[in-house]
Amino acid sequence: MSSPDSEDLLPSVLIVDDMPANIRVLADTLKSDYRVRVATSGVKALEVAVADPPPDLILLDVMMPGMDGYEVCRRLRDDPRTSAIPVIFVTAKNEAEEEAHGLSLGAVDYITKPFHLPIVRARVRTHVNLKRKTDLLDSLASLDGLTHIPNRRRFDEWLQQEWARAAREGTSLAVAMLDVDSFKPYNDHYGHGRGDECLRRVADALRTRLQRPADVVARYGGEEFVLLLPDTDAEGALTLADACRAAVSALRIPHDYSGAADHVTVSIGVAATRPPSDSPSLLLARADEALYRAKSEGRNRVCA
Ligand code: GH3
Ligand code: MG
Ligand code: MG
Ligand code: MG
Repeated sequence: MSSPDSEDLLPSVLIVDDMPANIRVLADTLKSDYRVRVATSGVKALEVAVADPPPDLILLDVMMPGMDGYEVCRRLRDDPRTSAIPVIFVTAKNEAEEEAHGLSLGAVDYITKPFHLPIVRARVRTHVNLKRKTDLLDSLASLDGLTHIPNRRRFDEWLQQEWARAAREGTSLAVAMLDVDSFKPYNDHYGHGRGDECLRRVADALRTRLQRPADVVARYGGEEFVLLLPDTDAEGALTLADACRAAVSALRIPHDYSGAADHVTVSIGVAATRPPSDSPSLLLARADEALYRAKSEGRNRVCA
């Protein structure tokens, strides 16, 4: 028996078929290596596919009453939450045109009934391994190599998503741009290695300070960081930004060559709006202007 923890680590496969006997055969052959979930209709399959965590692979029957497998596949591809989940059609339709049609809908593979179970296992393993590698590449492409927090690329995606969500739900959205004060003299006096270490500690302090799961911090570039604060108005963003400023200052990283203090500090500019008024780039530009004011008013402060 595997413990619940090791169960969680297993890749998960969703089996969709209107015939319980088919589900049983497939589940029996896969359950030692995968967390198996099942659905007996297309509608159910679409529900399970968006559950958290999403399946790593879907085995999809073509002929089902109501919504058939082709339609399920089309809808999975059209939904950004499920479009990256590989689909293998499992079907008694074994003509070449049917197979070509299934693959043209974006399925990664096509298995015909009656099943030859070693082939089913081998194909499932191949596609689950590919999916895991793709997921790993995606997450690496979204992370900043120095600080291990999300990078600007990931932030830009989040901003688009949260902008759309805020517009849909009528909530406000805030961003905060942070810039380390007098960081050029820091590098000049302490060296690039210490400079890198300083950026890592600042990133950690910011990540630790954010407590709501929806709030995120990313490295925007160089010694600049950015916070994305969903469902937050200007006042809330100012309060949180000042807490972040204080958290960095509390690290007391010595900096004898800073004009602002004898330790490392940050300046922050915040901006909030209620989408769709303004635009994502205008919101960032306003935060940047506020950051510029925080610098010119003496650094180690937050402006809106
Ligand atoms: P201000 O208070 O106006 O922001 O002054 P500053 O000195 O911080 O501003 P400036 O933009 O002149 O300098 C930013 C410095 O950040 C220069 C650059 O070498 C350093 N920097 C950018 N990215 C990195 C990095 O990844 N590692 C290190 N060590 N330094 C970096
Ligand atoms: Mg069927
Ligand atoms: Mg800068
Ligand atoms: Mg700076």
